[in-house]
Amino acid sequence: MLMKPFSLNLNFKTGDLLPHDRTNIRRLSDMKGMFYDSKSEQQILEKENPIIYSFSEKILPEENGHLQLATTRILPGKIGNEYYMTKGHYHKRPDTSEVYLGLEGEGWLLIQTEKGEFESIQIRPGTIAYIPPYWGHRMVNTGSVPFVFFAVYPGDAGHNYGDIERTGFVKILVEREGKPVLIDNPRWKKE
Ligand code: M6P
Ligand code: ZN
Repeated sequence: MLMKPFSLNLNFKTGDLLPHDRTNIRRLSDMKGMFYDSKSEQQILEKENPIIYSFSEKILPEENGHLQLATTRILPGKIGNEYYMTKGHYHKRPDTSEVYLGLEGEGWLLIQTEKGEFESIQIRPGTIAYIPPYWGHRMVNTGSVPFVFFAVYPGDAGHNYGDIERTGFVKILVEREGKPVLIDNPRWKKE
């Protein structure tokens, strides 16, 4: 069936995508074990369950040829000294790519292959990052305001969280003397 063309409105400051079909909210309890300081995580969860990030999607067919559109808003904050971040994922169809466009705030894109090759890219408003096929990706908010970005990826890419939930990323972003620093993730293990 032939789909009709359409347009959306994207608010560059807030990331609001209108109209969108679904907003997903990820709280700390949805990311259990993903921040390295499990003691801080536990202490925070005893008192509250903060929102770490939310993302709004326009639902489009999960088919080759289509594209998926989403905006994500990561709140400012840390668990222990590790900055708020997305869970991060590989694609279920690993030979698919993705584009991120920074809109508001600042942060870093962490990207890695299954074998442990690692890269990071600083994202500011206007930065376009291209994530080639086979690279897992996570965004991290290192600023003091919400970090907002727009994402486009193939319709049938899908999400694979399994590997990242098990071992995390090769490196993690922590605050040291008021500055973001990449350090080795003690839990990262090569397959
Ligand atoms: C971006 C895109 C989405 C992703 C979302 C949240 O909008 O990459 O595909 O779902 O960020 O990231 P994650 O799925 O890793 O929690
Ligand atoms: Zn992706």
